[in-house]
Amino acid sequence: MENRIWEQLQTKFVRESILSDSFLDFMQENKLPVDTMMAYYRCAIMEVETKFKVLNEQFSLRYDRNPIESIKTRIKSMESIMKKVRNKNLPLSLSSIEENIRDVAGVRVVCSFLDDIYMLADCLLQQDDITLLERKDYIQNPKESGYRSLHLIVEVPIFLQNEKRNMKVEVQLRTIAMDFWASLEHKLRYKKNIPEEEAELLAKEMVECAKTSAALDSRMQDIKNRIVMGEED
Ligand code: 0O2
Repeated sequence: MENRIWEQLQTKFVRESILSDSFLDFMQENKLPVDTMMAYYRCAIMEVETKFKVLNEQFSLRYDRNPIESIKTRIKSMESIMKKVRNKNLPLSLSSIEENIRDVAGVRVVCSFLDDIYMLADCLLQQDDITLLERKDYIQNPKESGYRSLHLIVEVPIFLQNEKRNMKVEVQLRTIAMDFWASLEHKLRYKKNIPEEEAELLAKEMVECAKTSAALDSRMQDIKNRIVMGEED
C-alpha cells in the first residue's frame, strides 16, 4: 500500500516537473545550448581535476607522499538542476542556471589528513587563473547533521577555439573519515521507507558518529605531526 502511494507521488512529481510543458519546451528549444553548457562544465572539471593531480604529483616528488587519496568528479543531472531551479524559484533559462546554480560541476578531493585539506585549498586558490567566489568551512563549523567538509566555489577559465569562458566549479575537500560519514549519511537521507522514529534515531546516531570521526581525524593528524617531527630531529 505504502509503495503504491509512493509510486503515485513519484509519477505525479515526474509529470509536474520533468514532464511539465515548460520543462519539455525548454529542453526542446535549448537542446544544443544545454549540451554545449554541460560540455563546458565537463571541461572545467577537467581543468580543476588536473590542477589537483599536478599538486599531488609535485608533493609525491618533493616530499615522497601523496596528500590526495582520491578525486571524484560529477556533473549534476538535469533532473537535479531542474529541482533546484524549482525549489529556489529561479527563472528557467541557461543564463540563470549558470549564474545561480554553482554546483553543476563538482570536484571532490579526499585526503588522509586535515592539514592537507587546507594546504591543498591554499595551493589551488593561489593559482592566478582561479577566482574564489565562496568558501564554506563545514570543518570549523559542522552542519547540524554532523556534516564536515571544506567547500569552495571557484571560477576557472576554459579555453575554447575562439574564446575564453569562466566556469563555476564546486570543490569539496574532506578527509577519508568525513567521506565515509557523508556517504552513509547520504544513503540515510535518500532512504524513503525508514519509519520516522527510526530515521530520527539514526540521524542522532550519525551526529555521534560525526563527533567520533572528527576526534579520529584530529588524533591521526597529531600522530602524523609527531612522526614528521621525529623525522626532522
Ligand atoms: P550532491 O548530489 O552531493 O551534489 P545549495 O543547495 O548548494 O545551493 P547550500 O545548502 O549552501 O546550497 O549547499 P551546501 O550545503 O554548502 O553544499 C551542498 C552539498 O554539500 C550537497 O550537495 C552535498 O554534496 C554536501 N552536503 C551538504 N550538507 C550535507 C549533509 O548534511 N550530508 C551529506 N551527506 N552531504 C551534505 P547536494 O546538492 O545535496 O547533492
